[in-house]
Amino acid sequence: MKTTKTMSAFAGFALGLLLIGSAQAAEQKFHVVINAYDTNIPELNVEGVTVKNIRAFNVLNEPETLTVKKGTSVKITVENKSPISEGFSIDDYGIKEVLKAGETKTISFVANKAGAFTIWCQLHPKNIHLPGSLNVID
Ligand SMILES: [Cu+2]
Repeated sequence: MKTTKTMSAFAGFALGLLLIGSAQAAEQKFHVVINAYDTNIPELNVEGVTVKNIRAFNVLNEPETLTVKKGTSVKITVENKSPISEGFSIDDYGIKEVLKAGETKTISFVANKAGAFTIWCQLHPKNIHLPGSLNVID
């Protein structure tokens, strides 16, 4: 009995979220944090071969994927927590920003083209700064 009550309360909550979601479909805000991960592996043994002092420096946008409905006014606040300048580009929407270390910028546009668009950093190779995606659903 207790489980059933909890489940129906959850279903009501989920329905509430859905209703709020559809009511605010005209505008959507995102907060994207650009984070850097500097990893040092002192020693790694793979198939009998030992490699020492491996350094991996990766940058990624969190969250990586942003999903909106077509026609939505999108506001993306981008916060750069990487120790270096980072780029934020979405080619099909003509977006090309540069953020200095510690800088925050807000980018506004209307998602009037449906599709999956790559969010990428125009300053760094794609194996260092991992690309993300803007998904605009028709
Ligand atoms: Cu970058």
